[in-house]
Amino acid sequence: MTSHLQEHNHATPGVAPVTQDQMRQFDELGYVAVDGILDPEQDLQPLCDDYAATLDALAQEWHAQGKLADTFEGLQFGERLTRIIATSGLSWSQPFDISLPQVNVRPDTPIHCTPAMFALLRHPRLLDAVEQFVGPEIYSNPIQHTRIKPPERLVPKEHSGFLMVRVGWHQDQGVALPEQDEVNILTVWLPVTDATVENGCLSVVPGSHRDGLTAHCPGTGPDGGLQIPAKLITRQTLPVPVPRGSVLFLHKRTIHSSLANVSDGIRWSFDLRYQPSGQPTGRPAFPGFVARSRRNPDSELHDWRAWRQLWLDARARLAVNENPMFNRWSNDAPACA
Ligand SMILES: O=C(O)CCC(=O)C(=O)O
Ligand SMILES: [Fe+2]
Repeated sequence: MTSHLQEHNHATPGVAPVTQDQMRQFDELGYVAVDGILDPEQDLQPLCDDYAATLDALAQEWHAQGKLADTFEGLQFGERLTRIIATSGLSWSQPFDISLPQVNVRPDTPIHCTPAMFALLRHPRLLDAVEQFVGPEIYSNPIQHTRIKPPERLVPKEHSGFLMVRVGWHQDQGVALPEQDEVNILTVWLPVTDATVENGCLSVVPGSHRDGLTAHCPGTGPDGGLQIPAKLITRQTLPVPVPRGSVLFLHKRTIHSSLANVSDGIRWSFDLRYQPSGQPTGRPAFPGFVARSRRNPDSELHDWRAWRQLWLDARARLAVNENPMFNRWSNDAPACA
């Protein structure tokens, strides 16, 4: 992660973004942060503008509905969000998210499927890196989220903490159905704001991807989600700060959590997942798409509207059907006692 490497990576199209040493680290430790994959100005700023417009529309709507006394127009994005949650407790997690919720999907549940978001999912250099881990037939797995977290002390306890606060120890394999247990799903975690120990970067358990799947206990995490009981975390843990523009790759069995945002600003990240095409995703009710195919380029999805429509169709189906369970864990398990 030297500046030499960053320059080298940016300057040389066609050169693999992840070095052999970094690939080795991933194999040995189950995670690696790679600098210089995204260009903050070119690749992340359009997303910032996109989300600022969404926030503006939301603020106007909430204001018109009498839920928000002030729209805080003119404030910079993070400050505006922070003021909104501090004064109203209103949560933006679902309208900003790039997935549907796991329960209570309604016909009008918002989801953030936009051209800028789709451009990130198909970003060529990001896919070059992903190709090094999952091979040339790349499928965008629908387990993905936008997390824009305010200072944690401002998030009202009575509101759903999901996507707004820190997450407990877990393995990504544990939050999807057993159908994906043998599938090589790669977690691609990237910060839009520098992720630091203070504002709640991820923490990992290096080497834990080699230990197999550990028991998770539903409803016990700080965000109301699954969590591995503390007594089962036996190895050393390590915070992994990641700067804007860099990408953290995680093996699906690497145990990780996030730290609380104890700063005064927001902590913003996207977590995306990719896998070889033609294999189960672990959330069959949600839509993925072919992001890259060397064998059959015609099968790639290039149209952001078609991507959005896949989600809208899934939403329409889920709104009238019982929402499926996406995990295998029960609180009755001995590990959860
Ligand atoms: O960003 C976070 O706080 C948690 C992310 C996470 O667990 C993941 O991307 O798999
Ligand atoms: Fe995770």
